[in-house]
Amino acid sequence: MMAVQDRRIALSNIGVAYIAFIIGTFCGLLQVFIRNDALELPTWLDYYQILTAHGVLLALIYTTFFIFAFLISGMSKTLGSFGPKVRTFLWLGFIVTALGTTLATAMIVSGEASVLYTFYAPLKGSGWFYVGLALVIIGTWLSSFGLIGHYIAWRKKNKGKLSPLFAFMTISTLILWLIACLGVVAAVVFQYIPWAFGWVDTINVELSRSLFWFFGHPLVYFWLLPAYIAWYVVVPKLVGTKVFSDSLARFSFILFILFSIPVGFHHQLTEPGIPGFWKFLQVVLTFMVIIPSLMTAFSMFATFEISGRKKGGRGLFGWFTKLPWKDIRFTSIFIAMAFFIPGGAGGIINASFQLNELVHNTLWVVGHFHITVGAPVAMTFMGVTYWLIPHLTGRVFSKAMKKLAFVQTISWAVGMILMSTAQHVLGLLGAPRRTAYTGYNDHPSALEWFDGFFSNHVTMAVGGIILFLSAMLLVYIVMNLLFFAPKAKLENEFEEFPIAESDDSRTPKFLENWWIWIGITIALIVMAYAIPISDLIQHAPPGSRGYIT
Ligand code: HAS
Ligand code: CU
Repeated sequence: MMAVQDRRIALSNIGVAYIAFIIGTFCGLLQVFIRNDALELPTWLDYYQILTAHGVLLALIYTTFFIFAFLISGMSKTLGSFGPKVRTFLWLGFIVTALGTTLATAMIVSGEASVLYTFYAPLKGSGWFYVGLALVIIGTWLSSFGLIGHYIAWRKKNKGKLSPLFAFMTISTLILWLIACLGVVAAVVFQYIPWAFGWVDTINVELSRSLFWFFGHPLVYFWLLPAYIAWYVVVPKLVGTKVFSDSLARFSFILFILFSIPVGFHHQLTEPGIPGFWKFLQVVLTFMVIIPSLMTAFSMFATFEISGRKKGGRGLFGWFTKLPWKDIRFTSIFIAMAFFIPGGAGGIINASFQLNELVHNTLWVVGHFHITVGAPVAMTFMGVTYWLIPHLTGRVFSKAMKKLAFVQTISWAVGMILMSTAQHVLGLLGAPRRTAYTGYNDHPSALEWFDGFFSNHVTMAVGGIILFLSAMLLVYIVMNLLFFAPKAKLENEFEEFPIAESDDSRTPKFLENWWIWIGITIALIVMAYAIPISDLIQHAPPGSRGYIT
């Protein structure tokens, strides 16, 4: 059983995560209505304001708080209870992140920062919005230092031993996060804050975007890796087997540290000011970062097959029927994985230099990120929520709630299929993203464009409504597990923290020598970014004074 002080820290993080989730999903609902011209907003609300709230609260805030709740729980579980120093760091981290979130959200809600979650210059928000974002980052750093400190103490006590897989993966994720943040911190502190408060007149737009994507791409792996931790460490336990390969699992996380960062230009392939050579180099590196995901897919299939055959599954696909489908902790994550097959394929399309011309700035990209962060990551977090909260509160995840959880999972999947397929198709047909005005059907000659089943804004809206209902169901289950479910009394009523056995007897020790990997990461970053960034600074066109929508 985890120490009660550690459980409190994790539960506080989960609490804020789900508050952000409620507001964020509600803004998502408004979104699809507006895109469908079915809703006129009152004058004090506008499309960009809601889109900003939706993106920030779900993509940045829900994920971050949930991730820390999960990592904090797993670190306390696998390395032992935290000491007082670590707890102080984790509480401070939680408080500062929550303060930053409140400040940034207040600015968005009051219409002072309708700049979308990527806060691209020359769109200009209130300076306090950027201060809020900076606090969020500082808060996550404090929490990260706490966890890293805990890990260092464990290593000192266990000289020569590899750390447990969960801890290894947590540290990889945090290293990735700390390095990635340097880009956005540089942009926010040296560019956005002075500009938004009026201390300087203009901003170097292309530099700010490049620094943002230095952070923005690894950000998506900061969301993905905790989901992968659940896939590698939790799922094998749920299907009744061991981790397929300890060294493969660790190596895939190291590849993420190496190749996540020097690839940000794949978000800027259509932008001027960056020579084709550097874009192409980063496209090549992007294809390298696909490899650890393919390794993960391989590992998962192997895990399922080994487990299924152990249970007597025969033939090429016989193992499939032997998986624990009735266990919602498994089924939700399996569906999450299934979404990542088209999600990852779409990413490969986006990253292909030429194909990006077709999809960039269209609804296709919106479809892509809903079946990466919105399904594989979010559904994994939901699957983890179902056992993590009862594990932390000591309450019972009842039969009735389990049934509801199935309805929630299936409805999320159905809603996401409808909405994201429509978004992909509409995007290919040319529907733009990040814009309130999509009235192409106004023009008679365009009528047939958006009138198919999937090439239709109505399908997108129906999907969005189903997703919202599913989200409310989840909130209901979360409330139950947090406050209302009966306390577990019998030994077998306690919800376990599932951690699979991982045989590290043949895992090479150098995999845990972080300085090697940090060193190579820095070398790759310098190679991919040093020259184009210094060009962006030295040969900058006149800066922009900015626009306020
Ligand atoms: Fe992406 C844009 C390229 C992965 C999120 N991406 C975005 C944006 C977001 C996002 C939020 O190159 C929009 C940003 C904005 O607002 O402008 N993405 C990629 C590539 C990958 C990728 C190459 N993206 C993600 C993940 C995300 C995410 C993960 C969130 C968590 N993305 C791009 C590009 C753009 C982009 C361009 C810019 C587009 C533009 O022009 O604006 C790769 O990492 C994907 C590799 C993944 C795989 C899949 C492996 C499959 C697995 C599942 C196995 C399944 C099993 C179950 C075992 C190769 C691991 C079996 C089940 C059965 C039913 C059989
Ligand atoms: Cu990316």
